[in-house]
Amino acid sequence: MSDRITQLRTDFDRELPAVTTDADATALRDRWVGRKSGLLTAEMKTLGKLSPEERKTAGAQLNELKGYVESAIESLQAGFAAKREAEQLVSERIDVTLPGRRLSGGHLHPITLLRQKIEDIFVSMGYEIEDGPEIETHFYNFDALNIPENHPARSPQDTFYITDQLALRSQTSTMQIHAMQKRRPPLRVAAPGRVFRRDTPDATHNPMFYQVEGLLVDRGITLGDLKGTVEEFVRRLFGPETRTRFRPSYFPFVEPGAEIDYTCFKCNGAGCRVCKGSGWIEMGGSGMVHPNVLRGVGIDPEEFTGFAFGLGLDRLCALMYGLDDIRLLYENDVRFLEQFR
Ligand code: FA5
Repeated sequence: MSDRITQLRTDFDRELPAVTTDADATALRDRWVGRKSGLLTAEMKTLGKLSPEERKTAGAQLNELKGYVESAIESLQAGFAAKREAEQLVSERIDVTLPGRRLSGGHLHPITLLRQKIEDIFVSMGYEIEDGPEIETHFYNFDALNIPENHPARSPQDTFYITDQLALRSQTSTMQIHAMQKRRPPLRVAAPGRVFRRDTPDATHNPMFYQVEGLLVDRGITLGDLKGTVEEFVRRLFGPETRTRFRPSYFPFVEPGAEIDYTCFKCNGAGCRVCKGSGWIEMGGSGMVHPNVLRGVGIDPEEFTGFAFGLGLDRLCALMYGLDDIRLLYENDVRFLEQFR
């Protein structure tokens, strides 16, 4: 028996170097010490046939060989596990010197940034900021603004009607009426907000866009106050060297009325791509509040006079940021909007 056990150990030692994987090790274990068909298990079962003396010696030798086999396989398996772990450490290594991934936080829309800047200027000039309805009755949209029955602005081709009595406001001038109904002069109000017109979208037109309205009513207000205020406003917006000019124009709710231009903020009036070579940029409309408008809200035009001016934010925003199409402002393309963070 002793020779046989020595032979078994030699056989095992010969098989051991062929084991190169975990699966090989498991197979080797089953072959030698497996419960059912292990070589040593079978050998143990023959011990009963030996005399007590021989059984004691052979049993001890077999147990020693079994321990040897098991520990040889275990140390092989431990070696494989260590190798696997080392490989995993290399493949999953984290390079802490790589730049981190940028988290994209929210930020304000360019129109909002411009609106806030304009609101700050109005506030610094003593104006209150007021918000108002986007859906208006004919009274606020037209009648109170002295817009006659047959005026094209009332036509469904120009205005978005909701019912025959309600429409989306097409200008923030409606806020003149709300402001004067709420307060008695002297008053200074600025009203930014969205307006809606049935304009076909193109590089300078959108059916929805932003305007801001400025209104001042007091005793003895003249066209000179309007010009001085607008001049100060554009200087605070574009810089102290900015100049303005007024071109006579017609708006039913002011008399006299004027379009305002200001010297180009890019070339300072010399002429460039932004101002299309003219040196001037159109800002919006203005004028002295029409006596009919004042009367309509119960303010005596003999005692009080006032001025109003309104500008569009979208075109201004496009000019300031060098955009060649105002529709970009509403496409919600994150790659575009991210530039304004
Ligand atoms: C008005 O809307 C008058 N309420 C301005 C006013 C206020 C006059 C107070 C007198 C007293 P106008 O229709 O010109 O005026 O529009 C003013 C500005 O809105 C324009 O200069 C332009 O910048 C902008 N605008 C007009 N239509 C569009 C449009 N479809 N898309 C984008 N901006 C527009």
